[in-house]
This record gives sequence, structure tokens and C-alpha cells, in this order.
Amino acid sequence: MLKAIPATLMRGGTSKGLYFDARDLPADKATRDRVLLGAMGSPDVRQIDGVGGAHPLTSKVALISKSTREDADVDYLFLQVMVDKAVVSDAQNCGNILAGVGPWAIEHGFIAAAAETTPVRIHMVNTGSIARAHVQTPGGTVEYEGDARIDGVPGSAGAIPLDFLDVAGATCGALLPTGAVIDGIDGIQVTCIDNGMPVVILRASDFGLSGAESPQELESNTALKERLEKIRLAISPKMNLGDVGQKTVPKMTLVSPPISGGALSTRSFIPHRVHEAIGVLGAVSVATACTLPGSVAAQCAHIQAKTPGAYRLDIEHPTGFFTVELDTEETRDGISVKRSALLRTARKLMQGEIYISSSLWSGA
Ligand code: NQM
Repeated sequence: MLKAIPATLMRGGTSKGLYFDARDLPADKATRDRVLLGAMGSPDVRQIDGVGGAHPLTSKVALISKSTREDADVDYLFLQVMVDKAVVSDAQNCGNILAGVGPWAIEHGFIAAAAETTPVRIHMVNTGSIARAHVQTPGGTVEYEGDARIDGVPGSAGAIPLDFLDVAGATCGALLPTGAVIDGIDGIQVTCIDNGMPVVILRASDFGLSGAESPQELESNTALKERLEKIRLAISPKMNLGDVGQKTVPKMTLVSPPISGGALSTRSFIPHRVHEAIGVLGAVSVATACTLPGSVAAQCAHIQAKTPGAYRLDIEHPTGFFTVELDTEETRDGISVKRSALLRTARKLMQGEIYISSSLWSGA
């Protein structure tokens, strides 16, 4: 027998996934994860028996509930459903799927729409930090259409500006989790940073790469992938992430000087596939590293502050730019990030019920 569960399929930024009211899923975590694997069709590289898109960027889930916090409207738990493994992970946050949370929460009655733009305060449960989304709601209804463009998504849609106030060290406990701007590992220099997403930044040239390679070229380079994974597993305990064998953090971002007039060029392993663009909080972390004197990113970035501590950085990625605004303050031992902001769009694609085998829910 099949069981129907209310769900919405949405594009959030450059990712896609299922959005659920948390009350519609089993409270027990093991049962919930079984149900989500069944919904996406994992583990299977093609996810043929589910709605997952056979890529980590299209195998994502948002669980939304009324906020447990005074300073937020909704709680958003992000879950990465692995494509080829029976694993559902809450070890990372996702700023792309976040873009759909505000519209979804308004349309599902979690917050009342204002006349023009509705600010939604979102508690990102994975990291305990707060995001603010500004959703277009002319006449009190969510407007998904508009003229905002983000690289990696064809066409245009309604702008959803997002800002973050307190994401530094959200996962690793500190902006520089190893306590250093530069760490040496496997004969090369890396910068480990967490401004919303744990990222290891490496020079593309240290791997004999120009940094302009396509995601497909990089993914077919088995020796490169093995070396990056070895570095990732070795550095993660120093980043307070422990054993990351079954986790999708940290991301591994290869950087090189800008190719198209931006701040710097990036290619991001997330961590076993190469991103067609770059993750939201991944971009925020890389942009922050550009402003840190001496970091691997700063060494090849071309940046200029608008006013002291205020930056607008175009992070280059395989399908264009990701623009991040940062307000930082110098401190005795580095910088403190006051605010990060960026633009995303989202689109409701389908709403209804997802069908799973009822045995996944009952455990029969
Ligand atoms: O970094 C991909 C994505 C992401 C995560 C990944 C993200 C973020 O593009 O906030 O958005 O790095 O797993 O959805």
C-alpha cells in the first residue's frame, strides 16, 4: 500500500527539493529518514523510484514548523538526502533551499503576508542561526514572478533578498575553526573557514589546475578527487567536525584569480560532486575569506572595500557570479562579520502529495 504525505516541490535558488510541514512527517528520526529516502528514491544513482533529481543539488528537503524561538517566525531544518547512500544528513545548512522557506511559510499560514513585502525571520535549526528573507507579496499574495536574475537559473523571477546576522562559526564554533588563517596539509596551504558553511579553500594551481575547468572535467579527474577527499578527512577533526566520512561538510573550494572581472574564481566540491555554481553559505564563507589578510582566498582575490569593512564581492563560479555583501569589523585577532546579504529567487513547482510505500512509515 502507498501512503500519501502533503509536500511541495520547489526550486530554492539553484537547488530543488521537497518542502514539508514537519507535522506531516514521522516524529521518530529513523522513521522520518526512511520515509525521505523513499520519497527521493535513494539510495540509487538515478533515484528512478522517487522525485530526487540524481544530484545532491536536487535531493534536498526542508522541514518547516512554527518557531521555537521568540526572535523567529519559523523553524527550518534542512536535510540532505544522499543520492547513492541510505543516509539523510542534518550536518549542513542550505541557503539555496532557504530561499523557498519564506514563500512556503506564508502560503501555508505560518506568517501573515504584508501588503507589499513580507519579512520572514527564519531560525535555521541546523546551525541555530537566524536568516531574514524578504518575500514579494503584492496585495497579500506571494509573487514568484519578477525580473530578478541569478546565475545558474534561466530566466528571471521575484527577488528574495536574504540576510544573515550571526552565521560566523555556526557549525564549527569559530569563523576560523583551526584557529589559523592558513594551515599546512599534504604539502599545500589551505584556509578553513565557517561563515555559515564549513569550507576548505585551496589554490587550484597547487593541483596543477587553472581554476577554469568545467565541473565535468573536474569530476572525471579521479586522482584529484581522491587527493581532495584525503585532505578533507584529515583536516575535518581540526575544524571541530570530527569524522566526516558520512557528512557533506566541509565543502572543498578551489580558488584562482578572477577570470571575468569578479573577486576570484571558484570551483566547489560539495564534497563529491562539483557544484554547477556555488552554495549560498558556501559563497558567503569564501567571500569572507577574501577579506581576511593572508588567507588562500585573499592571496588571489581582487577586492576593494566600498567603505572600510563594507564589501560587495562577485564570486565567480562555473555558471556566472554570486554577489555577496559583507559588513565586517576589524578585531584584535582578525575580523568579525556583522552582516552578510545576497539575492535569491524561488519557484513553487508542484504541490500535492508525495507517495511512499506505507511499510517505510510503519517499519513493517
Ligand atoms: O552553501 C550546496 C546549494 C548548496 C548549499 C552544497 C547551499 C549553501 O547550492 O548555503 O546553498 O554545498 O551542498 O544548495
